[in-house]
Amino acid sequence: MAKNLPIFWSFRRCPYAMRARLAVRSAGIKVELREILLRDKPSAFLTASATKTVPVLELDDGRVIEESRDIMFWALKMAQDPEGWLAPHTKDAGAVSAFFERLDGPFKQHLDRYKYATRFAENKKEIAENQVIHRTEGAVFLGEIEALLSKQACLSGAKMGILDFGCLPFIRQFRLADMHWFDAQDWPHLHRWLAAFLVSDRFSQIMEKYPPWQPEQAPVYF
Ligand SMILES: N[C@@H](CCC(=O)N[C@@H](CS)C(=O)NCC(=O)O)C(=O)O
Repeated sequence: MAKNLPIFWSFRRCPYAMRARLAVRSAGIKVELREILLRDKPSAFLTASATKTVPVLELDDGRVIEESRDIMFWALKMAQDPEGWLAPHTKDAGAVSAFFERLDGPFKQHLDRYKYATRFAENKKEIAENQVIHRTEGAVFLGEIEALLSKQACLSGAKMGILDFGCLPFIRQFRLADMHWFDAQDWPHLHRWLAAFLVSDRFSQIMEKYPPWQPEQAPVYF
């Protein structure tokens, strides 16, 4: 019997969904892509997902993968990691895990409080102060990335891999909060590394636009 393709619930601009799409594409795994609007989540998504966050991958055997990091690892392992993204994980799984904990934890918190400062304070003065505080905190992590990239081509080593693609969508977001400020920082290696990603075919392929999924529509494959 033909197997159903995994269903990938996505939101184009979500950095977690971006990194999961990057890994699925690297793995060459075909999925049915269902783009959703976060403000209008379809009931089929709400039924499938316990966390109600994107990305979510629903597998043919009934398993549901709810964390973007897990989707990345699942896809890469499933396809025997064709581009060698998992090299840093094979070398030191603990270090990769620690990197993601920091990225998804404190760095993401600072990113949100910097980029969406108006959601976290009421008056203009407090908003402006918080922005500087969280930008400064986030920049500590970015400074460390710059230091690493001054010694090696990519975070994952000589080649781009899980560490690079795992964090690039978030660093792109950090830049978008204030491109002028970001581009003025003394981070030459980080700027080059991010710019190369942003102009890559790989990035444009995962940023293709899809209309929100409708229950009765024909499947969209990714
Ligand atoms: N830990 C999750 C976080 C995913 C997440 O927070 N996604 C956001 C969008 S970027 C979301 O779906 N938020 C729910 C909402 O806004 O309703 C993962 O890594 O997949």
